[in-house]
Amino acid sequence: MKKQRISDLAIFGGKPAFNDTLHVGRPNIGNREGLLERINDILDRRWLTNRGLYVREFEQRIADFLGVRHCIAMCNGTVALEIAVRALGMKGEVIVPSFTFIATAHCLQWQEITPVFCDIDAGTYTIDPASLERLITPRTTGILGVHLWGRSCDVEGLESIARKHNLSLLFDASHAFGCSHRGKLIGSLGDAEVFSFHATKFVNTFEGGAVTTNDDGLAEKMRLMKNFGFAGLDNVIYLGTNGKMNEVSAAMGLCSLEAFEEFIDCNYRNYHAYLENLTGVTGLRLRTYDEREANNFQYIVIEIDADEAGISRDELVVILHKENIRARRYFYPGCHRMEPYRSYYPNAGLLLPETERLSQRMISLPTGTAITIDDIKDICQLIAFVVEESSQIKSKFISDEI
Ligand code: T4K
Repeated sequence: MKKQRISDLAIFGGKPAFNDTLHVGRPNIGNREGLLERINDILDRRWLTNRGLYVREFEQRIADFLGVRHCIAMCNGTVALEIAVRALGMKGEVIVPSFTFIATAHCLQWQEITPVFCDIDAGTYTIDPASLERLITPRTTGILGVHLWGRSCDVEGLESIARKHNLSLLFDASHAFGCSHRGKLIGSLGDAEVFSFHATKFVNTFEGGAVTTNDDGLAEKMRLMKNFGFAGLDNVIYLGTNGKMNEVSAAMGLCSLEAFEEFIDCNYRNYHAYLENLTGVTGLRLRTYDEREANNFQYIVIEIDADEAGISRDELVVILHKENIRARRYFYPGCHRMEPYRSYYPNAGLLLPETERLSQRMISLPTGTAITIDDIKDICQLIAFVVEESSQIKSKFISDEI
């Protein structure tokens, strides 16, 4: 419903723009019949987990698709990160961005490795190699870069620092399945790359993840580690954990892969609808994709300049939530402002000016196969209306509070 007056806004008692809540991260489902057929097959064969047929097929398809020698499927992206970090022998300190999902930092701290937070580049939102080198100490053993929202890191910049200081280089590619760096699909960069196949991700396995690498020794180590260290029946040769993906997850993953083009087309259409309808809204900038690269277009992220727009990011989010649009403040407030890091390093923000600035300004909006172009037009119209009427809205906020 088009909002004409500010009293039409749900925050002032109007009817919400949407009856059903629109979420960021609504899962892509793909071929439901195909999934159910595979689940029946799993039940018929009574092979539910432990390197089953579908997990092996899923791993092979991913490795072929990404052009990488090994794909090791795991139960989620966080455990995949933990295992990759351990298999690479990282310890002491590892340099990571703070502007990321908390799992990127937790996978280190969980094994008593100190995450040292590094600032990001304002243009790409990825770890800034120029700030990074200053953080290296004799205890530093690795760099963990994040291809945030599918945009690749400055890989060459990071590689050269890693080489110079003899550091391991791992990438958190949780957002980057189907995205490329310099024309080559992400998956074989650094020593290893980690994907998440969580329900909210472009390719999903309900819960799931994988590590990809061209390093045969590392791959073998991770295969052992994710299966308690078993090298054969009754023979444990390594410290391990349970990081295995189950067969139903792999079946879902295969259906996701089969619907790859459909998901991309849909995300691409949505992205362009947002671009078209938000361009020109004062104080607001849609994060654009570099269309010379392959992209999954999975994330619609806007940056809001409160001074120009007349309304802050947080005020806009409150208004959108009332309209049943569950916009998210990813990745606010930055890992360094969450526990335990906030208590350990209360002054970390002093070295993270871009992280501090951007985490106050970004909003993720709904996209994916669960949303229509008309929904997007309504969301954009609403945002444009709020910005246009920002001074009236703010005065009403204040007078209503008095
Ligand atoms: N590294 C990075 C850079 C990551 O972004 C992530 C995960 C990881 C590592 C770790 O990978 P995993 O261990 O998760 O595989 C969500 C996801 O749970 C998380 O996977 C994701 N990143 C993160 C960015 O977003 P929350 O805490 O925001 O989730 P939640 O429950 O608020 O759900 C997000 C939205 O999705 C909600 O608005 C509802 C909607 N949703 C969610 C689920 C699960 C649905 O509509 N249906 C669903 O089934 O973390």
